[in-house]
Amino acid sequence: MKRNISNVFANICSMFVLIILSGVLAMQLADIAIAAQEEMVVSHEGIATVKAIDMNQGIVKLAHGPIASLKWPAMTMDFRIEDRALMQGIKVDDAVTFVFIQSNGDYVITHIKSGK
Ligand SMILES: [Cu+2]
Repeated sequence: MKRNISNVFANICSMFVLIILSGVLAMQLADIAIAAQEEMVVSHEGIATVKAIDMNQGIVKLAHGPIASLKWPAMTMDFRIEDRALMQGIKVDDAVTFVFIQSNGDYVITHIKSGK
């Protein structure tokens, strides 16, 4: 009888250890999943005609074609420039291909080059 009770106690203890360990493991897996999501930056690609360049504000107005990855139709809109050096050699009326990301509610160009 005494042995039985200590066996039951040992079983309960090991069950608790298992529950705690699996809880810790689950939390770590969740952390890893969140970190992976935060690192994943989705970029979009399009072609456009440059309508205006405002180097002071760091904004370019583009008449862009449809952006399939965002289900956007063609439209004219402003984009923020990640780095003003990207705009070197690009002028109004140029046909460009460009890559952009969504960041803090802005659409930010990360790559842009003349030609299609
Ligand atoms: Cu647009």
